[in-house]
Amino acid sequence: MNDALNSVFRSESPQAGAISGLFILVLIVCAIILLIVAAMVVSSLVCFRHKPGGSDPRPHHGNWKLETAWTVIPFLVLIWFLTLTAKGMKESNPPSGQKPDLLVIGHQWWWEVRYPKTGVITANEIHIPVGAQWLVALESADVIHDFWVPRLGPKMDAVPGHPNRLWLEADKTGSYLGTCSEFCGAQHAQMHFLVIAQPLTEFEAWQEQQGKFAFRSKSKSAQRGSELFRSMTCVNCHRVNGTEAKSQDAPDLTHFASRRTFGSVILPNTPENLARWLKNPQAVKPAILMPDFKLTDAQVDGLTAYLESLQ
Ligand code: HEC
Ligand SMILES: [Cu+2]
Repeated sequence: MNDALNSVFRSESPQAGAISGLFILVLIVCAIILLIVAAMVVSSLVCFRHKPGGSDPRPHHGNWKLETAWTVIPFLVLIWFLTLTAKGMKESNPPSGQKPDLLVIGHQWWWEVRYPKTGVITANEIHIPVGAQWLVALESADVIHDFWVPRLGPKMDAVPGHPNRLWLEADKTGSYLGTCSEFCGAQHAQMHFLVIAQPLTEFEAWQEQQGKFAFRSKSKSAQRGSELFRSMTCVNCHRVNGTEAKSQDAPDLTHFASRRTFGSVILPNTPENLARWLKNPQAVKPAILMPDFKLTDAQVDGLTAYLESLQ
């Protein structure tokens, strides 16, 4: 993943290709028109400038050929753009009535990801099979967010109570950085996600693993962490499938350790970063709904061992 290369001009899906192709074509046509107009203005300035001893130029009143041309040509260009736009929209927007393959729900300030066919739930990292055209239903749990993966397709708002749809597809394997692009509060700028496009077999293995109950580690510190997790209020917000933690107000942690990043892709998923987060999440990502529990170092160690065992 390379942020610097996260450009709309490096499209990796038919939907993004349709949009960037349209953009580039319109840009080129407009540049040509600009050049023609500028050339006419400059040549008029040079050819018809006042010459010493010259008389005033002969005035013209009306020229129906010219007037028809400068009305009809722009009109035809606009009709052409309209047709191209309609074609681009058809290629990048999904039809209605089809069942979604994926449900993505925007939260302040993270993304919940659900696979309705298998019941898998995860957060911030969206796995899809490479080359497959998946229909995503977008919703929001609170305010308006906006789902945008510059290299994969158009932006789409996630509006509370009004599901929107979009295609999600990637031509090549790899991870694509996405972000929220509608201001949604204090941590809007830190509301990223990854789309991870994998070969089908790899994707299926991932999905099967995600569908399993949480792993129960035998290590002493992980067990202590698991007890802490249950006795503290973590269970009021988070879900760990196969335990009594069932709340879905915060990222699902069932297979937390299988994720590359956390906190909406702001931190690589390492024990050190996790310990930093647990020590005081408000210092890492101020104003989030997860409070600072003022945990002791021993508690942080236990919780870190537990969460990093959840493969
Ligand atoms: C009041 C609700 C709430 C409680 C209680 C809570 N959390 Fe969270 N937690 C959240 C929210 C919301 C996020 C997502 C924050 C963000 O990225 O914007 C989060 C994120 C996390 C993450 C990062 C997950 C990811 O994939 O990004 C971990 C790990 C975590 N919490 C662990 C815990 C632990 C351990 C406890 C108990 C000590 C706990 N949480 C208690 C709300 C809560
Ligand atoms: Cu936002």
